[in-house]
Amino acid sequence: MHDPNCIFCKIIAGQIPSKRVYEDEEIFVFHDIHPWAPVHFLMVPKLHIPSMAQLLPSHEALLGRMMVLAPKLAVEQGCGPYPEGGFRMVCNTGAQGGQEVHHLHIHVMGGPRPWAKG
Ligand code: DGP
Repeated sequence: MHDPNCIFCKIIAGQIPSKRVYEDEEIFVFHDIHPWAPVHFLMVPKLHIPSMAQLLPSHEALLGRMMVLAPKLAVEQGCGPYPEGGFRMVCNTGAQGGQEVHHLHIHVMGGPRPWAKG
C-alpha cells in the first residue's frame, strides 16, 4: 500500500530525493534530514504502515528483517563495532511518543558521543 500524501512513501518512490543507504523489495533506508548523531539513518518498510500501533502478526517477518539488518547497516555507515561502538534504535509512536511522520520508521543513531540529543 502506498499513501500519496505520505512524505516517506514519496521518498521510497523517488519523488522526493534522499540519501539512500539500502533498499530491497520490502525495506528502504535513508539518512535522516535532521541528524541527532554523527550517524543517523531511518529504516522504513515500503508498505505504508502508519506506526507500530498498526502492526499485525503478518508484519512479524518484515520487522524481524529490519532488526537483523540494522546492525549490519550501522557498521557500514560508520558506527563502531560492538561493544565499544554500537548504536541506538528509536521508534517514536504516536503524538505522545514524539512521532512526526506517520509512516513507521526506526531511527538508527550512533557515532562518537556526545550527540545533540540523548
Ligand atoms: P519522528 O519524529 O520519529 O516522526 O521523526 C521523523 C524524522 O524524519 C525526523 O528525524 C526528520 C526526518 N525527516 C522528515 N522529513 C524528511 C525528509 O523529507 N527527508 C529525510 N531524509 N528525512 C526527513
